[in-house]
Amino acid sequence: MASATRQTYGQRAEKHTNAAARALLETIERKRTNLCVSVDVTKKADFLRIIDTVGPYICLVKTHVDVIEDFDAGLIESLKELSVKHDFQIFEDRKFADIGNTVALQYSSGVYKIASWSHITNAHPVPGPSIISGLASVGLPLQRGLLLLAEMSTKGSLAVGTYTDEAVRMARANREFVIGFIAQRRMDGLGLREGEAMSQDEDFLILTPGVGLDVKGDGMGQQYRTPREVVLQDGCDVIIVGRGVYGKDNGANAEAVRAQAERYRAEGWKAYQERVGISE
Ligand code: S5P
Repeated sequence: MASATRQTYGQRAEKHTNAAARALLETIERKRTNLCVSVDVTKKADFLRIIDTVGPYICLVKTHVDVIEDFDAGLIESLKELSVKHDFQIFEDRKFADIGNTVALQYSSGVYKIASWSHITNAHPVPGPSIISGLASVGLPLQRGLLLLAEMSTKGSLAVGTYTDEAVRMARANREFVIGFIAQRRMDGLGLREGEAMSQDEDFLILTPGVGLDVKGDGMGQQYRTPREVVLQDGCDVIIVGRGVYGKDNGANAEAVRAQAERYRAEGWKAYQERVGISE
């Protein structure tokens, strides 16, 4: 069987056993976009306007719901309506990092009740496997999926080497809930001990932030690479773009936001087509 990097998103969707991963892969194939837009703005109106504008061009919207100053339950209802209107999945970038009992509460309860609306969320592997079982106790019954942060895009990140290897190992032991990684490259073959082989049906999704076409960094440690470097060269599956799409003014100019979303969609898709060797 060809490695995941040579298969189409549609072929991978057919074989995936996790519902959230399957839904994401199917959305990517159906809409011909591997673009996830990260909407990191602090006002509800800006948040919803940007999502309505980029909706046709994305497979996934990534949120940091805790930065929204005028958050209310109606925001989640509007987000869910937009996800149906434009056919995209939702990823709350919560970066859980605590003991199992605490993350289960943070995921299910509090003001945001993340598990009730976010198809995908993510966690730092730093506490060890109990973070996965804690989150899975809430997320699996709801058919959610989890990404582990195996690497980060920032300068000087500590998520390298053995840490990354062990993150992959933890994911491999929990494949019914862990659907992939936040990482900068494909993780295939990492985390194997001597004599162990990668299972033929292993297919972790790689979602990659730190993507930008116009600048190389943001002066606060972020590092940007192009969709081509990320998808074609390093085998990642979804490009995550924030400020590169909505700009410096919270997406005030809807036409500029739309044009950037279309530009990143086209770049990401071209790199994927080249990777799998198709021209349609
Ligand atoms: O390693 C990482 C992991 C994440 S999830 N680097 C990141 O930048 N992110 C997130 O991606 C970050 O929290 C932000 O929401 C987004 C990148 O935004 P941009 O404006 O720099 O594209």
